[in-house]
Amino acid sequence: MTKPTSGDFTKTPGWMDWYTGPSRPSFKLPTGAVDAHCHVFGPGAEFPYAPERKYTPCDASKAQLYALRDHLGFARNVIVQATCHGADNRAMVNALVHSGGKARGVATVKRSVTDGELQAMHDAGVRGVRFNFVKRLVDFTPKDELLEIATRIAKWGWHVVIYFEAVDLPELWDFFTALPTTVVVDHMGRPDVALPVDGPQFALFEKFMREHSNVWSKVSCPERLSVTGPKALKSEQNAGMPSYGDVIPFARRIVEQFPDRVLWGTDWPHPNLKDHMPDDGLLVDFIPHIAVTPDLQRQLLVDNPMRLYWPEEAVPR
Ligand code: 0GY
Repeated sequence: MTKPTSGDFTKTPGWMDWYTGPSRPSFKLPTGAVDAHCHVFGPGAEFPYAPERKYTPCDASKAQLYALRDHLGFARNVIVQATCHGADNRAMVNALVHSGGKARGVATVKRSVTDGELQAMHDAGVRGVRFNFVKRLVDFTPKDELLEIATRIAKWGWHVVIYFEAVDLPELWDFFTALPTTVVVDHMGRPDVALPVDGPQFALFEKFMREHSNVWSKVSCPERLSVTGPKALKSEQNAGMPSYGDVIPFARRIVEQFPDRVLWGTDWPHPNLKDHMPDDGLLVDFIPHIAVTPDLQRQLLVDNPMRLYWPEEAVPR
């Protein structure tokens, strides 16, 4: 794949560029598989990064994303607005418009967004908004503003994607459970996978999903959550354990309990990773460890994302 660039912007010191030589996965994705969590960055020269951003990435264009889609064997993408673009959704919307109908999007909007702007985004393929509570990524937005946005976008049949850290779930519980739409949690609510999968932290997340049938979860980002990391493969202590093996019990548990409310995505181009950049082909090879039967794989990768993002289309077989 072509090399990342940084447009007219200087990248955040230590920024890790996405991996240009992803392997071809051994796991054959089911027909019609959707990469339901990925981003585009810029290019900065065409779609400038937002003044309020907390990081400046390398560029990661729609053409590069769609080349990865084809290389890995996905049919479609769901492009989630990245915080480095703030509430300026032009790069994401431009990618949707040039996808030939193969991409849908999740936007970031402010209270000031007009109905006309929401309609234009809907026409381009946006089907949700993202509320981000990860403090290193965004400034605080008052909850009454978010609730107002959620109530407005519900009229378009959109959903809310929420991104938060597991330690913050107790405090955010009342707000999340008041949301009037389908609610999709990014990366299982970022559990600390060094804690037991049977412990109170993950039990709260399971309770959140069990008690609220409108809550879905992405079982994505093992590379972000893992403590053992990709090197586990080489470690004697973890002999036989796949890369990111410590994430498997968490993700597998969610897939098996809630098979019709889970999604998976690459998270390309993997913002803010500090110690390694994953090979996206190996990430795809992680899927059969967490969705262990063809039926679960089809639900995770095809049926569920099609139901949420392309409900008007027949599910590919
Ligand atoms: C992710 C994770 C991160 C960043 C963003 O929009 C973003 O900047 O989502 C992160 O830094 O954890 O899901 O892409």
